[in-house]
Amino acid sequence: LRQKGCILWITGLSGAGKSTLACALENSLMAKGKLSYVLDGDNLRHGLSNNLGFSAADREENIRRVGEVAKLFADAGLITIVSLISPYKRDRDFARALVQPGKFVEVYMKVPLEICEGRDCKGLYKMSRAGVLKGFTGVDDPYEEPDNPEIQIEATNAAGDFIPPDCMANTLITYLE
Ligand code: GGZ
Repeated sequence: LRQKGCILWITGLSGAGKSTLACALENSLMAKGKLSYVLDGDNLRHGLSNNLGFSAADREENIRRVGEVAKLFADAGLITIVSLISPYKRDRDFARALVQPGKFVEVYMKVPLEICEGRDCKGLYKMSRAGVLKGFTGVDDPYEEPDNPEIQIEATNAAGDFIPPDCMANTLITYLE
């Protein structure tokens, strides 16, 4: 039996937890016998997008390429999980328009810059603040928040505790179901 494909498009700042959520979701889906594939920005920039930088035009081209690949995977029946900063609304809407309505689920990881910057796993925020790295999203490059994402995920719950990635993944699975 063929599974119905779709695109889960996770957008948010560097350090918001997009890749972690993508990975948790892939594992939860696998446990349910569902075939999925993660297209992760940082990984794709070593291959598919290895000739692109971070100018607005290069980000646009990156999102176009990844969107087209995601569309192919979704056509093949995979639950396609994309994790890209994808800072511009226009580029995300381009990706949305590639598939049938309802097959594109925009997931906004709404995590305050201070939290992302506090994590700074790769030291990129530090480099950006020091002026060594130019055009870093959220610091000296724009991030346009989604107006109407299908799903919005925050880092913490009402009590202020961090939400574990598995719980976030469950929110997405409930939506898909
Ligand atoms: C944003 C940058 C930049 C700049 C390097 N701006 O959190 P990371 O480190 O591991 O993943 C980020 C990745 C962003 O790639 P994307 O393909 O998701 O970006 S976009 O959707 O805008 O095309 C970050 C790292 O690359 N990185 N320089 N200047 N992120």
